[in-house]
Amino acid sequence: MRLTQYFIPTLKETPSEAQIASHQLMLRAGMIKQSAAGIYSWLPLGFRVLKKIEQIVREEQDTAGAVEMLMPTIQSADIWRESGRYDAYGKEMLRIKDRHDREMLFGPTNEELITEIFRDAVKSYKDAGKILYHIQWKFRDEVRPRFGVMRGREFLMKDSYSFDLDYKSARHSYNKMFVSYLRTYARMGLKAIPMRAATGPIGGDLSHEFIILAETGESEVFLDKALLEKDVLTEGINYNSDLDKIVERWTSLYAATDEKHDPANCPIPADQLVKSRGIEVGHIFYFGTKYSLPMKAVVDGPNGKPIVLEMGSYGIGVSRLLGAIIEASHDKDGIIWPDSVAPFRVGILNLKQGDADCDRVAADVESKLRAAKIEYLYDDRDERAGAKLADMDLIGLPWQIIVGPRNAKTGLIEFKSRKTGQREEMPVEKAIDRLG
Ligand code: 5CA
Repeated sequence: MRLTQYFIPTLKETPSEAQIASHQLMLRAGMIKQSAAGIYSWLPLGFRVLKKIEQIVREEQDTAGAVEMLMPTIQSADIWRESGRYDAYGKEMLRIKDRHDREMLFGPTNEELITEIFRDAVKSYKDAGKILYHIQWKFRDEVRPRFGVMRGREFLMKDSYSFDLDYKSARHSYNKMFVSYLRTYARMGLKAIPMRAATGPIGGDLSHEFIILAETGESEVFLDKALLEKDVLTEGINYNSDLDKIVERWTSLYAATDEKHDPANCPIPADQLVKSRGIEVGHIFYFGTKYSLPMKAVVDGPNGKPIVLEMGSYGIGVSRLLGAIIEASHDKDGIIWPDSVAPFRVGILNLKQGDADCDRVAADVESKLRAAKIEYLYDDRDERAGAKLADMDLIGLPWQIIVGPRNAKTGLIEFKSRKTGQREEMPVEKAIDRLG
């Protein structure tokens, strides 16, 4: 992609309404634009990252055996009356009337709708034991939307729902999601800590929040520092086998949100306890028959006796993750994208557009990257070198190929890591190899 053909409306000044780094940087890097409180347009650069995150979430859900579908954003009030949540949900629910005066709403979550779909389709125990998910926009009329995409009113969520015949299999579904969440966040370069949590309006009696440690997090958290050493990506995982042991390895170490932490009864010594702030990037729930009972999601068992389905729901804040990743990975110059979610992997900076050597070398880099199918952004603007370097640092592509007039004469480029700032002169081919 060439920058002159692209659309990245960067801002020179930090907008005064943005209080935390991720919000400031997303606005400055031209990734999002607010259209109303807590509602954002996703500009091309932000949209690319959103899609990358969504794809990692999708791959890990699919690997864990969840099945993707898509439910609408607008739901009928009737099903929420069936579950008993229509009135209880209060002002956070955006309620809409259609032209026939039918009560509708913009979905804040989908337990009711999926339960209706599943109960209407599945009548036999043979067809239970499924996890379904979708990645869809939600609306919650939050009292205080803030911190950009971190607490929006409209936001993108991945929500999965499991339907099982008994507690044991429901617990296995819960474990599958638990483990897949650890993998999902790790692939984005994040360390997410599962913590026992309160269940709130979703309900149930077993629940974990997945929390990223960051100074600007909304809640205070306490954890055993040994949790910070753990790495799930090195564990071989078979989702069809018993996952209890893996889950236990993570949950046996102390971790609690401030709601659940009691300093007087903390089970670990003070020098092993880390106190931090955290961002909730996922939340999983087991709630048994809370929805299936009132909504009659019942199947015929093997002996003809009816079985009320055991359910759980599992959410990931896909759009919130952009903010969380930036909070965890930035410096004074801008964003530092991990390779796995970067909008482009490498930026080409032509420091002297119009100089024959620079243009030739930059074009050579571009064609080689294209041939190697490596996503690049070529800053081909007629701009000062300083402005190009600053903008590229701001938008935070993990690698930079800098083409300057002195090096270009001999066919060399500078290869720079955004993370370490280290620059190395090398021939074009070598830089492409590094990225391969
Ligand atoms: N139905 C359940 C699980 S599917 C549910 O809705 N859970 S939730 O309320 O905890 O939301 C799931 C995730 O969505 C949260 O962990 C959080 O990462 C994200 N989220 C929730 N509210 C917002 C919001 N206002 N803005 C951005 N992300 C949000």
